[in-house]
Amino acid sequence: MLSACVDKPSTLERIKEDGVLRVITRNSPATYFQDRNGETGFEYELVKRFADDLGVKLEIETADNLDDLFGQLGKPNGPVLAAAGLVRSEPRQQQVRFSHPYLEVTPQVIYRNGQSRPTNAADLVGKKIMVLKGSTHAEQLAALKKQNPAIDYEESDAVEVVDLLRMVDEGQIDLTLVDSNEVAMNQVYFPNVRVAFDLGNASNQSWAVAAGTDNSLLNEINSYLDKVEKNGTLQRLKDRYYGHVDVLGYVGAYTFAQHLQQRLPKYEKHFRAYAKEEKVDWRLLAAIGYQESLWQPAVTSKTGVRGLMMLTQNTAQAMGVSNRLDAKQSIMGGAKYLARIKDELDDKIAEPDRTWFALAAYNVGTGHLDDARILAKKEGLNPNKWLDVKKMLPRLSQKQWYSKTRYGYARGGEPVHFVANIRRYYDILTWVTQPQLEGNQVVEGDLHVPGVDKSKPPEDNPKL
Ligand code: BLG
Repeated sequence: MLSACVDKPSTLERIKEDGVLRVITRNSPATYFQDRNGETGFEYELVKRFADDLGVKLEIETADNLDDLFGQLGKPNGPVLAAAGLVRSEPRQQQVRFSHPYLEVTPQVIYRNGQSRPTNAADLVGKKIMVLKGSTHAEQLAALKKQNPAIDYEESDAVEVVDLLRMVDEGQIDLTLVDSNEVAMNQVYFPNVRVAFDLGNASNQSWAVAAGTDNSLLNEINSYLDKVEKNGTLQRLKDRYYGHVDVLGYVGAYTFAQHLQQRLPKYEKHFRAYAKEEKVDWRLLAAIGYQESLWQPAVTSKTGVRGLMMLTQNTAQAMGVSNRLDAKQSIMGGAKYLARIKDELDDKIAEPDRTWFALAAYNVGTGHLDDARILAKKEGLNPNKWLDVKKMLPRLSQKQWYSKTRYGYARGGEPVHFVANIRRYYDILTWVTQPQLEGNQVVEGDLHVPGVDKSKPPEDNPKL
């Protein structure tokens, strides 16, 4: 009988035959959520590229908690891969097989600013501590408790990491344990959250596949991860998602969190209103306002540029702003100006670059930006790509280059930082204001730090 000789297809063959890669993950800013352009998150982006490489569709499922995630992974006809910020650990290795590592993280004890700072494991005694159920942090605490039974902690399967951080921030619990990458990412939302100390050594995050002997998928994953490590894709993703603290610094990050709570709410309605009128994203406008003035309406630069959106005298006049120090007028002028310069850009510049070019022009003016584009063209670069033009802008402050341009000297480094910072703030604001569930309707989010509402059954939760 011929059919008896035909081998059962391998997992990888099955994925390719079905044309679908089914992945299970967690719903959190570090893994998978919904942003202004749809599905996103570090894990999502990494695994989406993998599915693209395989030439198959990606299907994401989210688990309610870690136990659920590992349970689903083992099921016949369940998801074949878990990409969920999972740390390799002994107990887990009996349940699943891990891929090559892609991210090194250190578990960190988190406390609230103003409380006494714990510095070692003995300081955990007498504190109200909560961690995710089934997490490696729970394993770590269990091990510590064996040595020091006075340590007490609670494991919860009803929360995500952002919830734990918020609970520390608001004083509902004293301490939690969170991986360094998640702290770096979330510090910008929680003004009172501080790192107490690293608990234990760095460990590695990996993807996981079900236990078994079929290595087809695991081998494919490993060569993919090796490839993105070598070609820089992995580093770019790390910078984008976990680089907030690297760029802003810890102080900058929690100061942003403070301003997000204390300052932005005063101006949010103006950002929304004028953004709508000018058909720009209000969070982009708010991000400009933060870069320009840290959301302070009364600032003046050395060069006499003033107000929340830092309008020059000329721009203010052209936009019909009579008082630059009036927040509402400043935002109106900034919105109008942004929309106008964006509209006037060369048609050949497509989104999202178009937005970054408009931001650069907001800061340095369209004349100098055009000079940089001409320089780019002369160098054989693409004058319509931000990645290329941003390399040329700093040349505008060097005589050998600016002397040959139409508009001459400009502090060309400034718009490069300006755009990079605004993109960072824009990303941060997008998570804070992602669609939320109200009643049974998903609505455009108001300003707050969302967690994942696990009190509701999954079908009631917004697909974040
Ligand atoms: C911008 C203007 C542009 C102008 C450029 O300067 O201001 N943008 C706004 O008013 C919104 O219109 O372009 S031009 O009209 O084509 O010349 C160039 O002059 C403002 C910039 C200048 C910058 N901040 C918005 O980003 C600023 O304040 N720099 C000074 C920094 S410091 O205090 O000297 O350190």
